[in-house]
Amino acid sequence: MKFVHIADMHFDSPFTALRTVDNLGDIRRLEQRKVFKKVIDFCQKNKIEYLFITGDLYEQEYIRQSTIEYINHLFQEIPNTKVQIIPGNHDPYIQGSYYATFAWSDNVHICKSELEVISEPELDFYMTAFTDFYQNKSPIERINVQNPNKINILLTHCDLNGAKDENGFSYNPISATKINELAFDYVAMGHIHKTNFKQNPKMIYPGSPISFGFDEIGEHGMIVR
Ligand SMILES: [Mn+2]
Repeated sequence: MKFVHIADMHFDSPFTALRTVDNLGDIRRLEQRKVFKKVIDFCQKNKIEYLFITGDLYEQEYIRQSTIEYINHLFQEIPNTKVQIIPGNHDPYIQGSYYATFAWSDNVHICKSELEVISEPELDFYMTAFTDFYQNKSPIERINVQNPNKINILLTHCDLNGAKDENGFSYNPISATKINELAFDYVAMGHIHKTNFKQNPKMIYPGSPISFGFDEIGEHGMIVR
């Protein structure tokens, strides 16, 4: 199987760090659209079977319907790619959200609850969703891998190994030890904007496809497997 993994697009982010300069926020929002189109074009050209989007696709507070339509139109351009989305803490699956109300393309699956398992002939997906803006207990504690002979993939938006934000909060904290016990073949994570793909071959934050501030220098992009 071939897949692409991205996270933390944060569509329609207000880019508060750029607020002092006219138009810079608008320019960055256009760049978000461009980079997302590049990801979709890559999936199309390379016949990618799955596109994993592991949280914070958009900003619940700021997202516009026109942006959702732009995103969905691109999903419609890759009908043979299954798009697996898990909501994160910036785009939780809540009542009235676009995840709950929008008519998404047929190839899009959005995880709607804290833990969902999707079984396909050769692989099982374990998917976790934020159903509120903050969760401090990861549903992976409840996971038992049911079919160890299949390919098992976990999609989760989380803090790893006790990581905290600047206010001391951990979002869906999980430990690498616990994940290793579960023996997943690939763990598609989101939430941290800096990629760790060089440190860990299968428990991966792709990082945000674009940088959100001068504190986010370094490599940004997507994971292709
Ligand atoms: Mn997040």
